[in-house]
Amino acid sequence: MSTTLRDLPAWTSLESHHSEVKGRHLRELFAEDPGRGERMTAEAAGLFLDYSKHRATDETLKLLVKLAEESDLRGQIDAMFRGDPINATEHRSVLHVALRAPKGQSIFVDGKDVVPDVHEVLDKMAGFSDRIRSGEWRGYTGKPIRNIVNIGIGGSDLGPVMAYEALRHFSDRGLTLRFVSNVDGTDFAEATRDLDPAETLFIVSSKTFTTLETMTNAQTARAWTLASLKDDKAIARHFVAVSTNADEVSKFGIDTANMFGFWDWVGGRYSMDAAIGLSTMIAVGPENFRAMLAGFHAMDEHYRTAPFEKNLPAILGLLTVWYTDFFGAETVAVLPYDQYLKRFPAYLQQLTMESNGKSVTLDGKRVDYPTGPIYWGEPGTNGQHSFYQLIHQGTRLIPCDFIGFCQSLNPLGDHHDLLMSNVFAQAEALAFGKTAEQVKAEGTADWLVPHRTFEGNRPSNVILADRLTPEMLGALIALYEHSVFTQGTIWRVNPFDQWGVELGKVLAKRIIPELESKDEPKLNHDSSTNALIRRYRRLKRT
Ligand code: G6Q
Repeated sequence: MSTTLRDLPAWTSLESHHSEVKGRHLRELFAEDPGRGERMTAEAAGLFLDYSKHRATDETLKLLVKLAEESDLRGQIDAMFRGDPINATEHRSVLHVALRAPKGQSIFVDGKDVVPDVHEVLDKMAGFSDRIRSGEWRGYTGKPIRNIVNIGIGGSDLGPVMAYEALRHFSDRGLTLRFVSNVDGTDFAEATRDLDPAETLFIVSSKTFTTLETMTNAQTARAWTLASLKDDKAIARHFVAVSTNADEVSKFGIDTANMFGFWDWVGGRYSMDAAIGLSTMIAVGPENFRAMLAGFHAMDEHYRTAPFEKNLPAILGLLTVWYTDFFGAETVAVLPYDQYLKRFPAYLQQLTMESNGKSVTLDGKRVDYPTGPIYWGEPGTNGQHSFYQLIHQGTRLIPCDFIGFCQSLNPLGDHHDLLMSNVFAQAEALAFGKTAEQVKAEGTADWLVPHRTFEGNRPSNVILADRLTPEMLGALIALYEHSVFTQGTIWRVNPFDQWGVELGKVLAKRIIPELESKDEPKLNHDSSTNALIRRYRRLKRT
């Protein structure tokens, strides 16, 4: 491989190609090539991708695919699926794809087939979920469990919350699910204020079982349970753990028989389909959970085998590189037109930004090109009445991903046609805009014309599926996981570590005693931090 990304022949070709394409308007591209709306599409695992409304031609795609080839994307995909330790900075394999491998497939880590272990845990989760759902598992006082509270943060929270919201339609409505993540006591207080401890099960989800927020919330949950049930023996009926750290789990007082394990080759933000998904499985049942895994797996197989020019995650990832590095776009808006996907953008923020928010390549060199864009978004149509103004008429280029479903899970009158008309209309308006001539022809006063003109040429993907089923959710998440991998591979960064979250944690540990000590502490921070700590100490109520 050549020394830097910029040295690759495809990169150089893309630079000169960009200078030709950047001045072209989507209006022209569509007028010259009426077939592009049908042709620039791809389909896999039940997801249909229309990428025709991009400031890209067939040549652009060809060059991006060449960039992927010159970056050895194929080799990297194979290395990931083979279990090679591609998370080099943490010396780990990266095998979330093994979490959804069907029984009978083999994937080896250090000479051991991990797929049977995955299924052993899934079966244990299924048995437990069934016992909770059927009411067979009783709380300490003999009452069945009605409330499930997942305690976890980051990768041990965002996936489970998102999946529960996304699959709520398939969930057991007799169960109440809550998620506590923040160390802010308000999170715990509000999540539990109307719950009966005798009917509540806490799932303490933490890969390491040492995370400050999660351990603090778990201790609070323990005290909350004991305040009502008044016997240490109650803990075994009301607490289970999801972790890789059996020692810490038993130190906490949770019977390791009630611990659901996973492995160091599953990164936190890639763990929602490991045991971290226990709350999801309890909510929707083992069958729906397995259907979700099948959706993930279908997209995995597509990513692993399809040629890049037909490969949805590769196309999505490469187009993100195109806008980030050649057009200078800094963000990507993810706009699901489905209320059930309301937490999907928040989930994607961690997946994308914790993965590719890096400025050093795998071999430790500072990059000289932009990497990971900012992902953000809200469900449609709500966003249309808020930030879409900026996407349509602001000064920034914001590629958008519209996500929609052809069938509603809650068909009500003409709601769904109204919803979907907005998906198509927004993508159309962004791409084609409205010229000053068109605005004038409508009789608009001259002075108002510039305000009512839409320059258009604003790119988007439209991702369509039939229905938001567990399978489709799995396929959709895997689409983004692999898009992130595609981007990270081109940028030569490690999408699987997160060293950037360390420093703040270390500094907070140092500050905690300075806030808690009775005596005035000797502060050695900068003058701003010292003054803020002193002010807090003065004003806090103990
Ligand atoms: C994700 C990160 C991070 C992690 C949390 C929780 O990729 O590693 O978000 O998931 O810090 O960690 P624990 O599961 O160990 O509590």
